[in-house]
Amino acid sequence: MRVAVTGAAGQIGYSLLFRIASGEMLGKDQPVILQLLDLPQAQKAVKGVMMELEDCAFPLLAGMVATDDPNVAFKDADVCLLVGARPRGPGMERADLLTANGAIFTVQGKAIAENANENVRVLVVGNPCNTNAYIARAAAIKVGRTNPDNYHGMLRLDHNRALSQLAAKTGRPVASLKKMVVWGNHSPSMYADYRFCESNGDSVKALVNDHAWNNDVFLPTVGKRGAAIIEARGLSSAASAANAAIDHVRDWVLGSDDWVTMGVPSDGSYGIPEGIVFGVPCECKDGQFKVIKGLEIDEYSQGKISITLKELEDERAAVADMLK
Ligand code: NAX
Repeated sequence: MRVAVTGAAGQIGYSLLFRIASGEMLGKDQPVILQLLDLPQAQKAVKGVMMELEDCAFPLLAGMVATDDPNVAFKDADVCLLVGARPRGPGMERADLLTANGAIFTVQGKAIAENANENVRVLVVGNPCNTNAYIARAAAIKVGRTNPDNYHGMLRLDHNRALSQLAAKTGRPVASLKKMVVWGNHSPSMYADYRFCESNGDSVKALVNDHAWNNDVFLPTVGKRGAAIIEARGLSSAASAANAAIDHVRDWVLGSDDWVTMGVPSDGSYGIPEGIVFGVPCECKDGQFKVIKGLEIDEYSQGKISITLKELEDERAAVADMLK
């Protein structure tokens, strides 16, 4: 399988590529070809990463390409991990950030639709990842060919962060926790919802039984975890973000026996306008993902979902002109 990774010279790239090449994402029997995209000024650093990949002598690594041309990077790709993005610079407003990234993701969405495998699966990690995925999808739809449902944003890091906080609170092993959901935008507005979560048949909500902890500790801790890591490490999350990307794609391709949170283009379920890339619970089987529908949304949850939806609607409005 051909896997395109953008931002290959960056810190997430450095945590991601070795795990893809070792078979952790697509299976221990699946050879992979890595197609690495980065900016012209980062090509030398990409070459260095490729030298290290060679030095691992991974049995599954069947080839590598480095390029600054999206048409080359996405050629016949089966999976595209869009990690590279424009970071927020000093004095940059959120609207400027959205526009700068809009320029990148319209080009990349078009290049994917024109060059990749028709069944390509695309996961956007680069922030703001939901809206970047929305933009790439909109550009891809204009070309046709690829499946518009397959343009995802990454909410899996928030999902995994929520699981580890709940494991610590309940004293239950993280592997015992099932049916976690994170609704909405990959931003502090996301709503990590453990109302359906179970541990060995017990309701996690009943085990926690502490609304104040949910509202005042859990949600802010998960929502602001990225900022807490920057504060502690002096750099943003990288290994955990790469791990979440691996989890998202592995479950999508190989299946999962648990619910997984994916940022997927809405089909209108849960009152989310069509096309907005929103974190929802999914089941993965036979290489396909399916949104889990019909979950009860209580008043508190609806309030939280409305806040994160409003943020995404504002982001959509800010990029609307670029997509005409
Ligand atoms: P780095 O700054 O270390 O690396 C980014 C790389 O992307 C650089 O090599 C840069 O040259 C490249 N790049 C920039 N524009 C590009 C373009 N148009 N085409 C190809 N390559 C391009 O950032 P890193 O720490 O790796 O983070 C990458 C992105 O992930 C950021 O946008 C970051 O905000 C986002 N994150 C998303 C997370 C999520 O859960 N969705 C969590 C972690 C992370 O914050």
